[in-house]
Amino acid sequence: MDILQVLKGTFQVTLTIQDNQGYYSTITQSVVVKKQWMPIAKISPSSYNGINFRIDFSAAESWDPDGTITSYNWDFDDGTTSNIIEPVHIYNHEGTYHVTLTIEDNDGNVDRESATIVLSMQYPPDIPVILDGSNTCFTGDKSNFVAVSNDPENNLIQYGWDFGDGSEIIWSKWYSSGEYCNFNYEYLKVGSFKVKVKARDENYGESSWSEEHTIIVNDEKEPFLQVLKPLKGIYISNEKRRSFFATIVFGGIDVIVNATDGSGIEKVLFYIDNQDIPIAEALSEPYMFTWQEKMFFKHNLRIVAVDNTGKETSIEIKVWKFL
Ligand SMILES: [Ca+2]
Ligand SMILES: [Ca+2]
Ligand SMILES: [Ca+2]
Repeated sequence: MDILQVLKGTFQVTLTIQDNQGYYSTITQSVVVKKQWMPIAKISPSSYNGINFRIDFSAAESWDPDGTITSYNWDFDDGTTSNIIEPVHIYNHEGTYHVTLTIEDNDGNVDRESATIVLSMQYPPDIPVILDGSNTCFTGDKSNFVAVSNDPENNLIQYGWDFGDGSEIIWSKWYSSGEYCNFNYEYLKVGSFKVKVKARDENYGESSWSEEHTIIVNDEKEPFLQVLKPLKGIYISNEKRRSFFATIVFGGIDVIVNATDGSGIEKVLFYIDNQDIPIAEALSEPYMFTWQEKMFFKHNLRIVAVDNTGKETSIEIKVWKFL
């Protein structure tokens, strides 16, 4: 039996008396305890100060110690009401509202709670202006762009850049309203791209896109090409066994190169002894070919990397091949 039950209900109270000669007398009476507990109203949110005109209210934390809540009544202070536990309410105007929740329990007891809702209109930053930006660049180089926007409430601003090359929007760090956003970007492919930027504030109010800035990305660099295997040394059955001043290969060997380029590698070609037709072609990493052909004595191994704009880099190594 808990304290609440003790305090409410019908009880048999017995009184026993004894006199000095040992005689007992007992009387029992029925006692009804009628104390009732008030319900307790709780509003969520208990206060609000912001720009979202849609408020998700809840009275779910309201409770009654000794019974149940039988009704909920909301007054949103804008001429509208609701009687559900968790109403979603949308205000139409900015202002300060005193919301009242009235609940009633199964014994007809009433409790009331109120909350203050302050709604203020806020605006997104102005459409940013691209003040400066590279007009041409080369793949792999950093190009620089500068944009600025102002926020009507002086909120901090973040700039979202679209560099027009199919990559996702990149958001800058936060800037003060009116502070220049300096942003670097590295194009990896050649072409003509349209750069645009938008701005958002701390409340995620977002501007429209700026006007477009065109940049032409060229590729004037030859691919980077490096032989990884075989290097100088003695190779037996595709494994380097010892150092040597020349490249000596016994048996088959995997020829492996590293090729990279700002515009991407189209293909890597492998030629032996000045042949016109490559003996092998690799289109993706790892760029390699397995040289199985049985040969003797010294040979020229020529490797050509071709980038996506047709520029080439070629390397030739001398290989002593046996078997
Ligand atoms: Ca109650
Ligand atoms: Ca703002
Ligand atoms: Ca290139």
